[in-house]
Amino acid sequence: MIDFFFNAAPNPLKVGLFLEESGLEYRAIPIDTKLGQQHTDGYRAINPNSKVPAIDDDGTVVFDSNAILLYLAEKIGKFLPPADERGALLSWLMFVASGVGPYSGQAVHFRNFAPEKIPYAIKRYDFEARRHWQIVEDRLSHGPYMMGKAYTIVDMAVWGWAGRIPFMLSDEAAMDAYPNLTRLVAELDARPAAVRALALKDAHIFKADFDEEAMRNLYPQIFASDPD
Ligand SMILES: N[C@@H](CCC(=O)N[C@@H](CS)C(=O)NCC(=O)O)C(=O)O
Repeated sequence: MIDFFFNAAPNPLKVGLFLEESGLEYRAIPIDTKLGQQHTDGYRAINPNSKVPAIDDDGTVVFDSNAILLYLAEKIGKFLPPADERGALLSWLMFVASGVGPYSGQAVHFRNFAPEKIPYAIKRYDFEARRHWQIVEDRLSHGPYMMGKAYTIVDMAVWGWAGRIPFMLSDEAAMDAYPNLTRLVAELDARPAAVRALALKDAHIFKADFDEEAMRNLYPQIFASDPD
Protein backbone atom coordinates (compact mmCIF):
# COMPACT_ATOMS: atom_id res chain seq x y z
CA MET A 1 0.00 0.00 0.00
CA ILE A 2 1.29 3.43 -0.96
CA ASP A 3 0.71 6.41 1.31
CA PHE A 4 0.35 9.53 -0.85
CA PHE A 5 0.81 12.84 0.97
CA PHE A 6 -0.95 15.53 -0.99
CA ASN A 7 -2.87 18.75 -1.27
CA ALA A 8 -4.70 20.34 -4.21
CA ALA A 9 -1.61 22.04 -5.70
CA PRO A 10 -0.01 21.23 -9.09
CA ASN A 11 2.86 19.01 -7.92
CA PRO A 12 0.67 16.58 -5.93
CA LEU A 13 -1.90 16.63 -8.74
CA LYS A 14 0.50 15.05 -11.24
CA VAL A 15 1.21 12.20 -8.83
CA GLY A 16 -2.51 11.81 -8.17
CA LEU A 17 -3.01 11.39 -11.92
CA PHE A 18 -0.32 8.72 -12.08
CA LEU A 19 -1.76 6.79 -9.13
CA GLU A 20 -5.21 6.87 -10.67
CA GLU A 21 -3.90 5.88 -14.11
CA SER A 22 -1.85 3.02 -12.70
CA GLY A 23 -4.47 1.31 -10.61
CA LEU A 24 -1.90 0.96 -7.81
CA GLU A 25 -3.47 0.67 -4.39
CA TYR A 26 -2.91 3.84 -2.39
CA ARG A 27 -4.15 5.88 0.54
CA ALA A 28 -4.40 9.67 0.06
CA ILE A 29 -3.25 11.52 3.18
CA PRO A 30 -4.01 15.27 3.14
CA ILE A 31 -1.30 17.67 4.26
CA ASP A 32 -2.85 21.07 4.86
CA THR A 33 0.02 23.39 4.05
CA LYS A 34 -1.88 26.55 5.04
CA LEU A 35 -2.20 25.02 8.51
CA GLY A 36 1.53 24.20 8.54
CA GLN A 37 1.19 20.41 8.52
CA GLN A 38 4.23 20.21 6.19
CA HIS A 39 6.39 21.58 9.01
CA THR A 40 5.78 18.87 11.64
CA ASP A 41 8.71 16.65 12.65
CA GLY A 42 6.72 13.63 11.51
CA TYR A 43 6.21 14.96 8.02
CA ARG A 44 9.74 16.32 7.75
CA ALA A 45 10.99 12.77 8.36
CA ILE A 46 9.13 11.85 5.14
CA ASN A 47 10.03 14.94 3.15
CA PRO A 48 12.95 16.94 4.53
CA ASN A 49 11.92 19.75 2.16
CA SER A 50 8.55 20.17 3.93
CA LYS A 51 6.53 20.18 0.69
CA VAL A 52 3.95 18.01 -0.97
CA PRO A 53 3.85 15.53 -2.61
CA ALA A 54 5.66 12.62 -1.04
CA ILE A 55 4.93 8.90 -0.99
CA ASP A 56 5.73 6.05 1.37
CA ASP A 57 5.66 2.82 -0.62
CA ASP A 58 5.80 0.17 2.09
CA GLY A 59 8.87 1.81 3.63
CA THR A 60 10.39 3.30 0.48
CA VAL A 61 9.95 7.02 0.86
CA VAL A 62 10.14 9.25 -2.22
CA PHE A 63 9.68 13.01 -2.34
CA ASP A 64 9.69 15.56 -5.20
CA SER A 65 6.93 15.06 -7.71
CA ASN A 66 8.91 14.11 -10.80
CA ALA A 67 11.10 11.72 -8.80
CA ILE A 68 7.90 10.06 -7.61
CA LEU A 69 6.56 9.83 -11.17
CA LEU A 70 9.78 8.20 -12.36
CA TYR A 71 9.96 5.85 -9.37
CA LEU A 72 6.37 4.67 -9.82
CA ALA A 73 6.60 4.40 -13.62
CA GLU A 74 9.73 2.27 -13.35
CA LYS A 75 8.12 0.20 -10.60
CA ILE A 76 5.26 -0.86 -12.84
CA GLY A 77 6.99 -0.44 -16.21
CA LYS A 78 4.27 1.81 -17.62
CA PHE A 79 3.90 5.39 -18.87
CA LEU A 80 7.50 5.37 -20.09
CA PRO A 81 8.81 5.87 -23.64
CA PRO A 82 10.84 3.17 -25.44
CA ALA A 83 14.12 2.42 -23.61
CA ASP A 84 16.28 4.24 -26.18
CA GLU A 85 14.46 7.48 -25.32
CA ARG A 86 15.41 7.42 -21.65
CA GLY A 87 17.82 10.35 -22.10
CA ALA A 88 15.09 12.52 -23.58
CA LEU A 89 12.67 11.38 -20.88
CA LEU A 90 15.07 12.54 -18.16
CA SER A 91 15.67 15.84 -19.93
CA TRP A 92 11.98 16.67 -20.18
CA LEU A 93 11.19 15.51 -16.66
CA MET A 94 13.97 17.72 -15.27
CA PHE A 95 12.96 20.59 -17.53
CA VAL A 96 9.45 20.52 -16.07
CA ALA A 97 10.75 20.08 -12.51
CA SER A 98 13.43 22.76 -12.61
CA GLY A 99 11.95 25.21 -15.11
CA VAL A 100 8.24 25.04 -15.84
CA GLY A 101 7.18 24.51 -12.23
CA PRO A 102 9.45 26.96 -10.42
CA TYR A 103 9.07 29.80 -12.94
CA SER A 104 5.30 29.38 -13.02
CA GLY A 105 5.18 29.26 -9.22
CA GLN A 106 7.33 32.36 -8.83
CA ALA A 107 5.20 34.21 -11.41
CA VAL A 108 2.19 33.59 -9.15
CA HIS A 109 4.12 34.47 -6.02
CA PHE A 110 5.50 37.81 -7.15
CA ARG A 111 2.26 38.89 -8.80
CA ASN A 112 -0.14 37.80 -6.03
CA PHE A 113 1.56 37.14 -2.72
CA ALA A 114 4.82 39.08 -2.42
CA PRO A 115 4.41 41.79 0.23
CA GLU A 116 5.94 44.35 -2.13
CA LYS A 117 5.05 44.73 -5.80
CA ILE A 118 8.44 44.49 -7.52
CA PRO A 119 7.84 45.24 -11.22
CA TYR A 120 11.08 43.62 -12.40
CA ALA A 121 10.40 40.37 -10.47
CA ILE A 122 6.86 40.21 -11.87
CA LYS A 123 8.18 40.85 -15.38
CA ARG A 124 11.05 38.36 -15.14
CA TYR A 125 8.95 35.44 -13.88
CA ASP A 126 6.05 36.15 -16.22
CA PHE A 127 8.50 36.26 -19.14
CA GLU A 128 10.30 33.08 -18.08
CA ALA A 129 7.09 31.18 -17.35
CA ARG A 130 5.73 32.06 -20.80
CA ARG A 131 9.07 31.16 -22.41
CA HIS A 132 9.05 27.74 -20.74
CA TRP A 133 5.44 27.08 -21.73
CA GLN A 134 6.31 28.02 -25.31
CA ILE A 135 9.02 25.33 -25.29
CA VAL A 136 6.39 22.80 -24.16
CA GLU A 137 4.07 24.09 -26.90
CA ASP A 138 6.76 23.73 -29.57
CA ARG A 139 7.50 20.19 -28.42
CA LEU A 140 3.81 19.30 -28.64
CA SER A 141 3.58 20.68 -32.16
CA HIS A 142 5.67 17.69 -33.31
CA GLY A 143 3.50 14.92 -31.91
CA PRO A 144 0.54 14.15 -29.73
CA TYR A 145 2.55 13.79 -26.51
CA MET A 146 5.70 15.21 -24.94
CA MET A 147 7.61 12.03 -25.78
CA GLY A 148 6.04 11.68 -29.23
CA LYS A 149 3.60 8.83 -29.72
CA ALA A 150 3.46 7.52 -26.14
CA TYR A 151 1.47 9.02 -23.24
CA THR A 152 4.06 9.19 -20.46
CA ILE A 153 4.85 10.66 -17.07
CA VAL A 154 6.14 13.82 -18.80
CA ASP A 155 2.58 14.55 -19.97
CA MET A 156 1.35 13.99 -16.42
CA ALA A 157 4.00 16.39 -15.10
CA VAL A 158 2.96 19.03 -17.63
CA TRP A 159 -0.75 18.50 -16.99
CA GLY A 160 -0.38 19.11 -13.25
CA TRP A 161 0.67 22.69 -13.94
CA ALA A 162 -0.94 23.52 -17.28
CA GLY A 163 -4.55 23.74 -16.09
CA ARG A 164 -3.59 26.77 -14.04
CA ILE A 165 -1.84 28.78 -16.73
CA PRO A 166 -4.51 31.54 -17.01
CA PHE A 167 -4.37 32.05 -13.23
CA MET A 168 -0.59 31.75 -13.03
CA LEU A 169 -0.06 34.31 -15.76
CA SER A 170 -3.07 36.37 -14.72
CA ASP A 171 -4.23 36.19 -18.33
CA GLU A 172 -7.54 34.58 -19.31
CA ALA A 173 -6.39 34.40 -22.95
CA ALA A 174 -2.97 32.89 -22.15
CA MET A 175 -3.83 29.48 -23.61
CA ASP A 176 -4.45 31.05 -27.04
CA ALA A 177 -0.66 31.07 -27.47
CA TYR A 178 -0.49 27.33 -26.79
CA PRO A 179 -2.95 25.45 -29.05
CA ASN A 180 -1.12 22.12 -28.84
CA LEU A 181 -0.87 22.32 -25.08
CA THR A 182 -4.58 23.19 -24.97
CA ARG A 183 -5.25 20.02 -26.96
CA LEU A 184 -3.18 17.89 -24.56
CA VAL A 185 -4.82 19.36 -21.46
CA ALA A 186 -8.30 18.77 -22.91
CA GLU A 187 -7.41 15.17 -23.78
CA LEU A 188 -6.03 14.43 -20.33
CA ASP A 189 -8.82 16.29 -18.52
CA ALA A 190 -11.27 13.92 -20.20
CA ARG A 191 -9.52 10.81 -18.90
CA PRO A 192 -11.40 9.19 -16.01
CA ALA A 193 -8.13 8.99 -14.05
CA ALA A 194 -7.73 12.78 -14.32
CA VAL A 195 -11.30 13.36 -13.17
CA ARG A 196 -10.61 11.17 -10.13
CA ALA A 197 -7.26 12.86 -9.46
CA LEU A 198 -8.88 16.30 -9.53
CA ALA A 199 -11.60 15.05 -7.17
CA LEU A 200 -9.12 13.81 -4.54
CA LYS A 201 -9.04 17.24 -2.88
CA ASP A 202 -12.81 17.18 -2.39
CA ALA A 203 -12.63 14.35 0.14
CA HIS A 204 -10.96 16.72 2.57
CA ILE A 205 -11.67 20.30 3.57
CA PHE A 206 -8.40 22.20 3.20
CA LYS A 207 -8.02 25.58 4.84
CA ALA A 208 -9.12 28.15 2.28
CA ASP A 209 -8.24 31.49 3.89
CA PHE A 210 -5.02 33.19 2.97
CA ASP A 211 -4.82 34.75 6.41
CA GLU A 212 -1.71 35.46 8.44
CA GLU A 213 -1.44 31.85 9.67
CA ALA A 214 -1.42 30.61 6.06
CA MET A 215 1.10 33.24 4.99
CA ARG A 216 3.42 32.33 7.87
CA ASN A 217 3.28 28.64 6.96
CA LEU A 218 3.68 29.12 3.21
CA TYR A 219 5.96 32.16 3.02
CA PRO A 220 7.87 32.35 6.31
CA GLN A 221 10.48 34.64 4.74
CA ILE A 222 7.91 37.44 4.74
CA PHE A 223 8.14 37.44 8.51
CA ALA A 224 11.90 36.77 8.80
CA SER A 225 14.32 39.57 9.54
CA ASP A 226 16.13 41.08 6.57
CA PRO A 227 19.59 39.69 5.69
CA ASP A 228 22.54 42.02 6.29
N1 LIG B 1 10.17 20.27 -6.16
C1 LIG B 1 9.00 19.90 -5.40
C2 LIG B 1 8.21 21.13 -5.09
C3 LIG B 1 7.04 20.83 -4.19
C4 LIG B 1 6.24 22.07 -3.84
O1 LIG B 1 6.68 23.20 -4.04
N2 LIG B 1 5.03 21.81 -3.35
C5 LIG B 1 4.16 22.88 -2.95
C6 LIG B 1 2.78 22.59 -3.50
S1 LIG B 1 2.79 22.53 -5.28
C7 LIG B 1 4.10 22.94 -1.43
O2 LIG B 1 4.19 21.93 -0.76
N3 LIG B 1 3.94 24.14 -0.88
C8 LIG B 1 3.84 24.33 0.54
C9 LIG B 1 4.98 25.11 1.11
O3 LIG B 1 5.80 25.64 0.34
O4 LIG B 1 5.07 25.22 2.34
C10 LIG B 1 8.17 18.87 -6.17
O5 LIG B 1 8.21 18.86 -7.40
O6 LIG B 1 7.48 18.07 -5.54
